[in-house]
Amino acid sequence: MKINALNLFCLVVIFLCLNRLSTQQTADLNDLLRREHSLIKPYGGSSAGIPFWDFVGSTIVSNKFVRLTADSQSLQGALWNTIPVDFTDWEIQFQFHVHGHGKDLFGDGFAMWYTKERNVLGPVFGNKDHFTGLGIILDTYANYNGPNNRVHPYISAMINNGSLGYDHEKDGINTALAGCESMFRNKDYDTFLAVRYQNYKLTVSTDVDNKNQWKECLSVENVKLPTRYYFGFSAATGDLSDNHDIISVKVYRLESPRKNEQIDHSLIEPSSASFPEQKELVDAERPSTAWRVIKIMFISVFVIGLVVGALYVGYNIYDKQRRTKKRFY
Ligand SMILES: *[C@@H]1O[C@H](CO)[C@@H](O)[C@H](O)[C@H]1NC(C)=O
Ligand SMILES: [Ca+2]
Repeated sequence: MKINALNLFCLVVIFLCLNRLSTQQTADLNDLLRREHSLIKPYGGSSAGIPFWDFVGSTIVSNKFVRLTADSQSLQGALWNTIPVDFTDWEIQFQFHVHGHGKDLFGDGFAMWYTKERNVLGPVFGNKDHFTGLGIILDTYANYNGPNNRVHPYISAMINNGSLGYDHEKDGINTALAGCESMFRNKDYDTFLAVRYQNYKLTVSTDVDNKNQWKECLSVENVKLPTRYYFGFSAATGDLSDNHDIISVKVYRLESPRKNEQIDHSLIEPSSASFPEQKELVDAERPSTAWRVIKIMFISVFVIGLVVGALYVGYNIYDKQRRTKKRFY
């Protein structure tokens, strides 16, 4: 084939289109990959640790995985990137493996973080409560059994400015932005999660069905997160346990539609416009007016019935006594 101008033009067009497609689906262009935020085998670790990553609590490293918790009770472990993120739009993809001996009982799950604080162990899947930033929670144990409970394992996103506490009793439904059920546990093939934050939109996708493709779990607009926060992972076991392993992490810097914003992105307060799941839960807990009216009517009829019944019985007894007395007089 002769390389003339037209051929070259066609090639360039095809290349650009392919590029476009791949960035739209998931970021996988190597030139966007940020090594300083990524964890790729071989980890290159020594006894001094892995470059750019800190371990806290029960976390241990082998050459195949970073194990946040082993399959035994009452552990908390975390893995934190040491470099703050200096770009506004990003995607983090990680391979994980949650597995253990438990058939019906296992827990509690793990979380991926993009937060201001790092390296602090605590009760929220091994991380501190009242965190500031984003948490993607992969909850394997259903604590909550009320209205609108979720099938577990359940993945949810939570944004916090430090004011909210995570409520395990409700599996965090009251503070979750959105979520999805996801059967990611005890798989003998590779399982992945992708969290994309681009143009104030947060999207979480899973690849846990051995199909080698992303499936959208949740997507929320108007999510505000600053730069200069840290990526991290944490996990916890309590009475129930599982191995929570992180196998690899890849962070991509994404093309930003926010380039021309004249603001200091590091000063943005974490927030989101909506709490859809919270509303659902509150609605479920607060019965509708119609239901309340029916309940009041039902109770009224019951009470009136009771009073009428009591009066009837009372009168009969009184009447009988009166007649008995009469007979003896
Ligand atoms: C923090 O978040 C809470 C709950 O979402 C909100 O009521 C409060 O105004 C926020 N505070 C700041 C300083 O943004
Ligand atoms: Ca739970």
